[in-house]
Amino acid sequence: MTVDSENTASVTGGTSSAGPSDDADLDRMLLIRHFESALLELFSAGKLNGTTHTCLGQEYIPVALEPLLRGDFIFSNHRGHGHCLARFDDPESLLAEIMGRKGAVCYGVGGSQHIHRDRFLTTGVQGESMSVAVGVALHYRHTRERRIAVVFTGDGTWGEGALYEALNMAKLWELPLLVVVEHNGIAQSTPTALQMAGTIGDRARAFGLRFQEIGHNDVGRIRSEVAGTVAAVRDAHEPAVVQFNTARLGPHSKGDDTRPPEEVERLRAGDWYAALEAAFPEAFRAADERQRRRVAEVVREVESRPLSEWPDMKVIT
Ligand SMILES: Cc1ncc(C[n+]2csc(CCOP(=O)(O)OP(=O)(O)O)c2C)c(N)n1
Ligand SMILES: [Mg+2]
Repeated sequence: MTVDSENTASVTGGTSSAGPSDDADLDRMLLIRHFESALLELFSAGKLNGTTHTCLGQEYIPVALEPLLRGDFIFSNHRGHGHCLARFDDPESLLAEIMGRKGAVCYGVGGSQHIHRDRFLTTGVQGESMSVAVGVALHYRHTRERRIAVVFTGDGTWGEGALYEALNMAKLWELPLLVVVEHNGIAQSTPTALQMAGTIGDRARAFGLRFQEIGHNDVGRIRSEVAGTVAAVRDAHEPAVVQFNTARLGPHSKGDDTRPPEEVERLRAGDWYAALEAAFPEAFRAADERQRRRVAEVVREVESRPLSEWPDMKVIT
């Protein structure tokens, strides 16, 4: 968070020429926050089926990266709503997908964890995307498209063997692959310290990959700090891993938080939401109200839609 030269509040500290305005960043983060909160409420009210994993606390990561990755292929994961909203700003079709309503981005066939839209693909299977992303990165290398393949993973997913085969090939073949690790220190109910030997940084470096660690939630700073890494992936085909040390503020999925309440309280103390509200009360409250109302309206409208109908599968591309 910074104050710019004209002494107006720069809510998310955005100094990057690549990014949207600070207001747009804040609005996008709040959209994701209220979307995810609404999903938990819908679940509690028995209005959603299956499962859902919210990214509460981690919203700033895809928002910070979004302008750096336009046109690139994003592989998202089980905790992917924020990745999707940061890229498309389209809560209607995502909620319709999750609720199986008309207008769903994948006709309601994919649900929360399996979204496919314009170079954006999610999977609920840990580590699966890595191998597919290596294939896409290989394609981009051959076609010289200047696009990169980006994979969002959690820290726990670094227990999957396929991930290491993918890292090996990415380096060996010098592929434009960026792995973004949202390291929230836990995998479902297992603290990372109880299952991971060594560090993700050392593992990445063992393959000769570039590695960068980000330990704050300032969107503008993140953007300028990561820009060089993204450029190296894109222009020099130097595959890289960027680790964000972050916090999962919600349950693993719907209501299954196994952590002691004091630990969650401690994490909440570092939440960007409270920090920005305290630092810029007026601008924050206006944006918060705007996005709260927007999400409430999206929920009301999508809930009233008829169920999605599966089309002839031949028309799904
Ligand atoms: C191959 C596979 N194994 C297990 C699961 C069940 N599962 C879903 S999320 C998850 C934890 C993932 O932890 P992490 O990678 O740290 O991501 P986070 O949930 O913390 O964002 C597990 C074990 C799965 N989806 N896929
Ligand atoms: Mg995790």
